[in-house]
Amino acid sequence: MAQAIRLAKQGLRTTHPNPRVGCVLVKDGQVIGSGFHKVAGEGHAEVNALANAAADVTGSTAYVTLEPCSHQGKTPPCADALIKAGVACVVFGMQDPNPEVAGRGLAKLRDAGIEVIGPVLETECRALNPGFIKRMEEGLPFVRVKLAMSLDGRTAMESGESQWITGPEARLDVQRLRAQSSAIVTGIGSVIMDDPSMTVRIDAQDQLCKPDQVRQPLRVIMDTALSVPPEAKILYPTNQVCVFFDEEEAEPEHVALLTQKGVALRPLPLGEDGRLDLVEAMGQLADEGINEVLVETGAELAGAFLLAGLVDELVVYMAPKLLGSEARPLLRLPIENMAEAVNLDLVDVRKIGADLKLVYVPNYD
Ligand code: AOF
Ligand code: ZN
Repeated sequence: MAQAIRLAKQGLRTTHPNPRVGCVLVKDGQVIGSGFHKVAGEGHAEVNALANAAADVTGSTAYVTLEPCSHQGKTPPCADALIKAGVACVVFGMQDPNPEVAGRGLAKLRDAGIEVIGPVLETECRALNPGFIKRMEEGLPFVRVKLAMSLDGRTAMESGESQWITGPEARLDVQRLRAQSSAIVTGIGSVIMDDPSMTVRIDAQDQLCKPDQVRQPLRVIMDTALSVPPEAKILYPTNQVCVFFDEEEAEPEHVALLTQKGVALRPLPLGEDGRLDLVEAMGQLADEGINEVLVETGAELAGAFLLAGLVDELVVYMAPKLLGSEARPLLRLPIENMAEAVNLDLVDVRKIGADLKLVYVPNYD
């Protein structure tokens, strides 16, 4: 199963909207085939493992990180393929949370007389697909907020100048985070201040992420009054971008101009706080197959995501710099006393170049 998990990780950046899945076939103590799911619409892990098996798979054991599917999606059911191939035993990592499957794959295998064992290494198998699982279970994507700050918790100078706080290694790490995300979300403030492209740019020399593995994520702008300049870099290419906005506040001429350029404009209701309803926006993205969202934005919108209870993970890159007390704070959170403080659990720390990468999970209880 550990080997199947390693294989699944090879699909980290390409399987969207599908989950990352790996499969290993073992017979007489030998690995006779292995595979992983690479791209939606193409072979699932089990089918790829069966296809490249070096020996007769009859009587073998299949180790799969996710329950084999039982439904006809873009590809035929893997449970049927395993039955037809004469596999004797299936060891699975976790049940498929997709309601189309949800145990029916395992039932199909058992009904065909196959021994079914699992879940095995379930925590590790679930960790492969936080976004797919959350989307299937809660109708929301897994939201990761990336922040870059100085030791004194500042993200930009008072003027807005912010290039660069962290070093090249940390910035490359952010590119990899983008590459594994289905969508990147930013706010109009960041678009106007920095004119970012928000695309994935991976160097051909990168050892961890190969340029041919990169799928460009959807770029999403939260822009209540629809004030994104038509020449903003983030809008191009226009087929991978969408803008959430409030129809009442937008200038009709601007709506027409952006529409004519091919930008997908998405009217959104306002929440109780009079701002775009982030929960509704994330729900809509999940309905469209968005598994993992990376929020790369300023203090205001990042704070709003946190207050809305939408954040699953905070990734903070901390640079060994002091930007001083006039510089901009990490998050805008209207907190007045200690009892209102947002508590976080630190789940990972590592050094990246000269910076620290800190991963936190908000503790909403
Ligand atoms: C598996 N093995 O490797 C994957 C599975 O449209 P399709 O045919 O690609 O089906 C997508 C669904 O199949 C996906 O939502 C999930 O439930 C399951 N993914 N299942 O047995 C795999 N990628
Ligand atoms: Zn399948």
